Amino acid sequence: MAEEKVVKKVVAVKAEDKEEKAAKLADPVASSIDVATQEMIVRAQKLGIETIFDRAENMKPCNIGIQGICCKNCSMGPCRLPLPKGGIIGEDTRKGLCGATANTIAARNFIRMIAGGAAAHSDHGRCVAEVFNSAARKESDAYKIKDVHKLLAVAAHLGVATKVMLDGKEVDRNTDEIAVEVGEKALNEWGKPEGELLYLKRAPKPLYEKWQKTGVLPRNIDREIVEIMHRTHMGVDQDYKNLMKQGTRAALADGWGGSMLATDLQDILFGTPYPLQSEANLGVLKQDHVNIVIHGHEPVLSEMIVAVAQKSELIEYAKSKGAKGIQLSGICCTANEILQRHGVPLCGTFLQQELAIITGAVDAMVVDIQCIMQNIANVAKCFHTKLITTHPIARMEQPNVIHIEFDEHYALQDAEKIIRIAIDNFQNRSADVLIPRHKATQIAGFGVESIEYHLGGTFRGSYYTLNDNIINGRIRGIGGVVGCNNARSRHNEAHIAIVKELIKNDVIVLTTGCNGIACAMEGLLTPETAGVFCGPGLAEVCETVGIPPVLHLGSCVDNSRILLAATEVIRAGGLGKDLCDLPAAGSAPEWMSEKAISIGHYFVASGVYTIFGGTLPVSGAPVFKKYLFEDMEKIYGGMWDLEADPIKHAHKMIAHIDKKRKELGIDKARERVLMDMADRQKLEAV
Ligand code: BF8
Repeated sequence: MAEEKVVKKVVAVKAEDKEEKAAKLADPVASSIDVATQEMIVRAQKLGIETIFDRAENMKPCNIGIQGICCKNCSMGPCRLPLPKGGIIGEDTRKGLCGATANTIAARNFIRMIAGGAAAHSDHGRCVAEVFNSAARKESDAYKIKDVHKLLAVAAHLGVATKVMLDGKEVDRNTDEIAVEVGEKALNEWGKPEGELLYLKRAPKPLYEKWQKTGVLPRNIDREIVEIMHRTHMGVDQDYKNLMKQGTRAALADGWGGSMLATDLQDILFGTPYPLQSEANLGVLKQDHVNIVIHGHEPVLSEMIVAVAQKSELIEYAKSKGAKGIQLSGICCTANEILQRHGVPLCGTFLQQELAIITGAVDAMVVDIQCIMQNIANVAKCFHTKLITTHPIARMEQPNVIHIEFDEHYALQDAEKIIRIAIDNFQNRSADVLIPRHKATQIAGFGVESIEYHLGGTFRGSYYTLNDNIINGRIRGIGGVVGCNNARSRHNEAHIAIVKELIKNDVIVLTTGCNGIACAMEGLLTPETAGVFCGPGLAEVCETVGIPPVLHLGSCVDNSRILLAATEVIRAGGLGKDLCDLPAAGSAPEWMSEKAISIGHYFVASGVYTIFGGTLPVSGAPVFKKYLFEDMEKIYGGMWDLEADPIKHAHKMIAHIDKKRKELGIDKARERVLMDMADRQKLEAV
């Protein structure tokens, strides 16, 4: 009966869509490796509700656009420059109406993606900086400085004094004054008229000098993004190398600017993450609780929802409506933020947002910015779910969407209003609730500070232990595996295959974003995983120290934590002088967003070999592609690569790690670890 009601609503939704045609359905098993996801795709199809998996069957990507060789920057086009059959005859044979070559067009498109990604991360950072300022000035009761230790550390990087002279003696400066100045200095990084970003000097000195020599030091965050839009306007920059130089400035302004500031200011306001236990996958939803799913990226509102949902008054209110309590869970990077700091469980990755609603158990889905599919409003229409947008720059036009604009000055009130809407909606569940039983335990909450603590202890916290284990070969190297899901590939398949192959080969993995969620769902974020999936060296380290072989460092802006962790490894000594010396590699197996391109490029420009899965929009411009894949290494020490096959992809990373071990002269130590069990027993007997 309840299912019939859903079907009726689906029919009504479809009637509104005049264009609706008979469409192919996705094969659930071919669409995802995750059983919970498969089950929900089956349910959606039974109910006649279309999801992204079905849409991917019915619309194929443009074959020219996918290669990066379509220019739509003026109205004489779009000019499309397909590769001639039989290959390139001469690079000048393919031109747009203005004469733009494939390399110019692909480079313009590529750096516009960097601009989009850097803008998204950095605008998120700006919003956090604004909230930070209002907290520092005590304009809001809701936000307070939580981590004073981190405030003082950040102050040093922003040139804010933490000591003052009083009666001829140096004394600690008032924390409130420091916070106000930190907030002002931080916000200034977005638009200061002169100089360069202050955080660039946090990089190892040789890397900073390399950027300086190459002329790519970002001046301020906004300017580098604006300049990309100018240079890629019709008839401006026509040199793919010069275009990439600007792309590099903007990407660095993201990684070592907007993203890093976002992470730091969030840590000061909401607390620096430390390891904690939680769960992941659609099975975290609870049939007998009010389920509120928080989705998006900025933690400024979700932090308040987490705080308010624990109020006994609201829990009692939920009980008065027949629920046993309030269950919060998250999707995408807002999820990672509240997981890292509070242990709020992960409901799913980017590709599971529609499916969460299809369980029929979600009483409210609260969204802020980024990675929010427009179609969730259509899916919500078929159920009782209240879909609530909260951000002025990310609204939805569908009439069933409620907009509650979040104001940091009334943060607690806004959060309470949202929770009450969800509670009031509990009794309106119209469909049978079908929550997949699948969920996994995870240990998350890692970061620069907690890695140091775990590997070095409270009193001698440092990266020496990590370095020692890399030098002696128990840990072969470091893999940063991050990024999205992409409906063009089987959900989570490449993420998991690559991570498993890396840890099997003794490469410790640092993860963020949807890769972190995928690994959590697969149960890879537990110390026990080490004995099952890791090579002997990595297993030994993880078992001794009690850490998982895959360390979840948070959201996509938290990729800045990976940059800083790598910098700490250099500082601890023995593994070179620059990030490009490290036996390390980066990967985004199932990338889809512009943010991933910006992240990829700031890793490349920071000296990291960075490999993407799927496709990259550069294949139609072989000269430009070679510049990214080969020539970049001579400039920055890092370069781009692409490999769709997950096992080959992992082995390309391992080959790069081994190349770096050889250059560091520690490849022999690695051979020692590859002794068989008998050899090791002999050694232990001695
Ligand atoms: O910033 S990994 S799909 S959720 S873009 Fe989006 Fe990609 Fe997921 Fe987070 Ni990042």
